[in-house]
Amino acid sequence: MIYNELTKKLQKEKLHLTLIDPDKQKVEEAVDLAKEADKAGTDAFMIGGSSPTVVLQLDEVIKKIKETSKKPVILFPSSHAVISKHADAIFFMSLLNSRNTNYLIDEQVKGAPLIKAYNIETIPMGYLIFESGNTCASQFVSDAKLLPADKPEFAVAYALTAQYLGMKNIYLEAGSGAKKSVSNETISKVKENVNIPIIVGGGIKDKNVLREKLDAGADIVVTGTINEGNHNKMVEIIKEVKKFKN
Ligand code: 1GP
Repeated sequence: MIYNELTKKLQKEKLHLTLIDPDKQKVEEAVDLAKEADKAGTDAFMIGGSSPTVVLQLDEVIKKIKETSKKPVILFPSSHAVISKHADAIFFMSLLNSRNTNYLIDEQVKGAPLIKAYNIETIPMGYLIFESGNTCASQFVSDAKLLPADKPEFAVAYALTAQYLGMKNIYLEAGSGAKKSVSNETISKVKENVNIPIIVGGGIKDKNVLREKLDAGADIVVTGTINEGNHNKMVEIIKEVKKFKN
């Protein structure tokens, strides 16, 4: 089970997830980046994107990544359409601060029978989207009531809700390409209050910012945009995560 494997690893180290949006590059480029990330020590791949055309190369990208790497491939779906039978697991997530029931429960209901038919492992996750100083695609499409960057108490209440509902992780998301990543204060307040792993992503562009997120209490960090154009920066970030000592 991927969840058990990652949970075990988390007891001794922080984790890095490499987000690959199949819509953002050619299949070969996605595979090259996956190879580099694997070599640098990333812990798993997260596959997804907000564009409706993300499904075009979804299966092929996953199949090819699985031919080149043994690391788990986890779906990070923006809708029920973004499910591939080739994936090892899926973040079965609910966008808790959305005003639209579509992202809270409807997409999940539409996707559940297919997940069962494909026998994909589900990893329940609470997903929260924050203000980031710019409008990211996930903020625009999801109809989220964005969490304020400077009022961590709201994030804490949502994160506790996720935990009490039985979700196994909480994802603090600033949005892909965010100008400002989720604030360190928010991460540390959530960390003080919940005991499920905290995933942080959006706007992590260099190892200094990444380091701050780890120091604040992030258990798992996600990078997406930086991987696409700059493999060196991605490798630097992955190495920084893997050498982090609690
Ligand atoms: C988006 O949190 C991820 O869902 C990654 O964001 O593309 O800014 O790294 P970036």
